[in-house]
Amino acid sequence: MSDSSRGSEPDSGTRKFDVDAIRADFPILQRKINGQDLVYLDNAATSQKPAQVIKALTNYYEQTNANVHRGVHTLSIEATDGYELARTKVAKFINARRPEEVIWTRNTSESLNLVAATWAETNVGDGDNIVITAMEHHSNIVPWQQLAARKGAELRYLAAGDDGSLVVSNLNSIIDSRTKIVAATHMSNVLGTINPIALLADRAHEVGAVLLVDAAQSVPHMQVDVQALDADFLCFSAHKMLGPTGIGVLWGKYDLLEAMPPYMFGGDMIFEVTYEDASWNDLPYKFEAGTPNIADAIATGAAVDYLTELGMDNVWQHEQELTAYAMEQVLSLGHVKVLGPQNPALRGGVISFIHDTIHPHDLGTALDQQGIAIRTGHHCAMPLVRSFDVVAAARASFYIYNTKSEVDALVNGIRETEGYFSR
Ligand code: 7TS
Repeated sequence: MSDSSRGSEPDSGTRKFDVDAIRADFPILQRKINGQDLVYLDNAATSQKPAQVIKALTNYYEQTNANVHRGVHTLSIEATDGYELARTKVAKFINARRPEEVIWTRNTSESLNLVAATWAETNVGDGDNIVITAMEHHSNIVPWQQLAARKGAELRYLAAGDDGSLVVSNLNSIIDSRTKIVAATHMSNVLGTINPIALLADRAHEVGAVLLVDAAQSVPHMQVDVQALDADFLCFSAHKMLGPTGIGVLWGKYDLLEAMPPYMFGGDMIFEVTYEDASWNDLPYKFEAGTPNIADAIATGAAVDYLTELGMDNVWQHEQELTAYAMEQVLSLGHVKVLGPQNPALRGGVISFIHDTIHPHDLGTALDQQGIAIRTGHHCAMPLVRSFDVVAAARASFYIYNTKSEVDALVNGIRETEGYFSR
């Protein structure tokens, strides 16, 4: 493994995708939960962290800690270099044209709010519309509801079909000449659906709108190329891709970011301040007021290195195999409905399901007794989950360290729970 906080950047796919070796990198996978081996299947909520990322964090605090962009002393210069190198790594990872297009935020939610509060605040007016999909996370619904209410704009939805795919047959009427922004999830955190982003980009650009991609569930799992997608903004969180909590990314096209007003005001984001007025710093600093999350940015760089060494195509391939296997096994139980596309090739590694007789919360609690962590509830997509006439679903979601035997443990766990409830 390379030392992520100093200069070196790995090439893609240079490490063999060996799940046993990958698992050995994750200290938490040694834990027992309720006396059982941990089977962690809640990766869509947050991923676990490899020793390389944890080490980048402790190294930073033990060896480098200083504030960035303001010191002439060695530690400050090293902290600044590490912080900016991490930005460069992220830019390369998503194929951004330049590192200045990468803004550090706290998470996907903050990135989405930033665009709503700046770009959209300036560009959306009375009578305009904003188009999102019916399968968005609350973070990509509520900021637009609030904006629409403030501006007298209309919030429109592209529907999710019965098969869990995005309905695009009425794309040209929903996205029209009054559409200013289309904001869509790349991959649904409930259905696993992969949305046709390039198609949305084409239509959005045809009418002069911008396209924002919520990539919280895609960047961790597949090769995402912002130029190939032709997106205008793209948001994701480090904590879902082996990185620490408390840091995320807003990527935007340079010219759009350049024209946007700042989101927060304070240190670092200014060029000049007088008692009367202020002017703004260059990108990306215009959007990074105050002391940034230096340690977590550097650790995000380590997470990007880790994924790059594995190769995102290999990551995707592993999850596709696991998802196909899990779909088959879960459906073979016979009392379970899986939400979203039934063809595993059309979806990513999240499987939300509803048991005919066992409530998801009961199932989640019973599985926890067996060391198996799944998520239950509305998955922060209440309107979507309710559209299936339920208020909660169980969800298993996979990542690089999960195995087919963990899928077997899940399925056996569900079977055991069925046995318990039928007593
Ligand atoms: N967008 C999508 C598609 C998500 O899945 C999530 C988090 C977010 C936005 C928000 O990310 P945050 O880092 O700002 O919280 N999704 C989930 C989930 O599915 N379970 O817990 C969090």
